[in-house]
Amino acid sequence: MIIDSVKGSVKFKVVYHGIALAGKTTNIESLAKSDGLDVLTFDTKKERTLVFDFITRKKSVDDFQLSFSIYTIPGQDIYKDIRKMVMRGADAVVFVVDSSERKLQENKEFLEVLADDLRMYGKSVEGTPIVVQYNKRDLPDALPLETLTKEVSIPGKPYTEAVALEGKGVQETFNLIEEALIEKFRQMVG
Ligand SMILES: Nc1nc2c(ncn2[C@@H]2O[C@H](COP(=O)(O)OP(=O)(O)OP(=O)(O)O)[C@@H](O)[C@H]2O)c(=O)[nH]1
Ligand SMILES: [Mg+2]
Repeated sequence: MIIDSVKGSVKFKVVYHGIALAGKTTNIESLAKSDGLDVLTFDTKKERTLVFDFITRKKSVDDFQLSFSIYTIPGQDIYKDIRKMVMRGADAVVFVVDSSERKLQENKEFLEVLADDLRMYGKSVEGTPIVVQYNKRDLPDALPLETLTKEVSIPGKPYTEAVALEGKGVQETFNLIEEALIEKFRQMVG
């Protein structure tokens, strides 16, 4: 969070984290589309995220101009150094879960990866605004919500359901992370 009280501006960094192919890029493409913007993307020929994707959104609150820089990590393990770089300075995280039964174990293990990535920058899961998004609810082998909330959840953090490919649940997810950050900002400025 970067607060410039002279300009009355605040900058937040939001990172979409989660396993490869969970739908992180699809989420921010959907947000960008509803804003009528393009995503700044660095990807491979197969459209897998290579460095990160990036968009910004703005909002006015209490005479402050808030700006959200939104990134996605590359989920593939071969890009882990880049993933760690993208996590630098993250104020909040959307943890995107692939609802497919086949991805359950990978999703669970990635909760640890997230915890490590935050710890590396002196942050904790508990102290960071996080929303868990159960994506790909349209898949035939999508696990029931009750299973996912038991197996792949973060205590005390809200969750949403989404079909990012159809833009469902995408804005709702972002709204929750935005609310959590605004709350944190209000606490800071008193
Ligand atoms: N069925 C279904 N497919 C989805 C959904 N969301 C994303 N996908 C598909 O899943 C694939 C991966 O989506 P991406 O958004 O590129 O995934 P990512 O998490 O950015 O992957 P990496 O960049 O490799 O980490 C694409 O083919 C998407 O179209 C969804 O809600 N349902
Ligand atoms: Mg991606």
